[in-house]
Amino acid sequence: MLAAAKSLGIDRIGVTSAEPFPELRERLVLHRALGYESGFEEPDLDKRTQPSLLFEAPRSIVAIAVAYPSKLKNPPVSEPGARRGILSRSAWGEDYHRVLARRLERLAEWLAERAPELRWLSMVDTGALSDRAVAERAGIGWSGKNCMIMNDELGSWMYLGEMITNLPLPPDAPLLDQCGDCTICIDACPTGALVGPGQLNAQKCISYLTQSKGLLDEDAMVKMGNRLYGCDTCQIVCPINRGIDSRHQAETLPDPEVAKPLLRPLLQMGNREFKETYGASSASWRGRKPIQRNALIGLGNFRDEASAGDVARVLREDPRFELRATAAWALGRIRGDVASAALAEAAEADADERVRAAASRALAALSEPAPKRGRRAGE
Ligand code: B12
Repeated sequence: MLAAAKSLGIDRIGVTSAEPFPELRERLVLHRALGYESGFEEPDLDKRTQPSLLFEAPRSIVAIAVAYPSKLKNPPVSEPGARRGILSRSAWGEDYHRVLARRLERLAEWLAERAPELRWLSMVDTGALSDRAVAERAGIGWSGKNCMIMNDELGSWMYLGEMITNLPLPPDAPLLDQCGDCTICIDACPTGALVGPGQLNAQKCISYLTQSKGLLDEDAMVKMGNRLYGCDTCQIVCPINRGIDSRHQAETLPDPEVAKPLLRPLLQMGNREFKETYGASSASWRGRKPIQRNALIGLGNFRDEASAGDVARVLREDPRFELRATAAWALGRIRGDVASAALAEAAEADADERVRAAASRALAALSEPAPKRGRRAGE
């Protein structure tokens, strides 16, 4: 199977038993008690940790990893008047759920040719199991202090997936943890979401915040910089990842205009155009609202006066209060006559209390001295 994996487009493969995951269960209970869940996880902790609840008479789990690139070749430049945002690397190419589902399908065909009695159930991300706990136990990588499964060859730039089977395949040994006493990822997390080694408060993680749909608090918005979807900081700073940029999987290669898009055109994008442009990326799963909100946040953080008219239009016309209130915040940072006029109007006349409040706060900020320009949060 190891030898066949490469020809099936799989970069790493490993096997673990279908035994329960009792240690993970303890962690998940604590994780929940501490309020660290994102809400995107499968809520049933028994299903998460007992493969036999998902599949009749399981005998093994085959874990796979597919590598993705970490660098954008010839990236379009973000400049005044044409500011750009950034999608996290895991969202650059074709949606990895589809890519890995195809790999698992091919693997099942390969296995079935050799063991026609094969039954299998595959999952990628949206299944009940913890993809990381499975990958860790199957020897795909160790579990880093940034929570990522990583190894020497691919770093943490790899998607994970798995297949529960009825075949008694021999298990692989887990890899040795090589993080040592390094804490660079914990120290670099912009919001302190990595509360300890291997422990993430998802509610504070910027990746989670970019995927949330509501209004964000001011501190979070400032720290988000120009991120439109996801956050890669804890991976970018990781010394294990240094120099690793896997570009051999064609589907994972980015279109630079999608990975690092212009922010202003995003503001007026309708549903159909959004689906055409971003529908193939895993960044589209929450719809266009969070990405449009994040585009406003990016423009606010760039303090790009050239965008004032577009942002003011959102404040005046967008039917979604979250976007109008975020536009008000952004205008408070962009400043200038266009911003002041739109904010004064909204503070007075917007139909929603929350938008009027955001506009009033932004107006008050305008009367304070302008902060120095040049705060650029980007990756
Ligand atoms: Co995500 N995400 N995610 N994600 N996410 C998944 C984990 C997965 C596996 C999807 C996939 O490829 N199939 C990949 C990870 C691939 C890899 O590890 N190589 C993935 C990716 C790529 C990302 C991002 C990089 C995307 C981005 O923005 N660029 C970031 C990385 C953030 C980070 O974790 N540092 C990201 C962000 C998120 C949010 C939205 C924040 C949430 C919460 C993430 C989190 O819990 N760390 C999120 C979720 C919910 C998931 C999802 C759906 C469930 C994860 C989960 O159950 N979390 C999985 C897919 C899946 O598993 N079904 C993808 C709860 C924790 C407790 O469980 O992380 O699986 P766990 O647990 C492992 C470790 O954290 C560790 O043990 C577990 C086994 O190794 N652990 C430890 C847990 N608690 C403790 C406590 C101690 C003391 C110790 C030592 C260890």
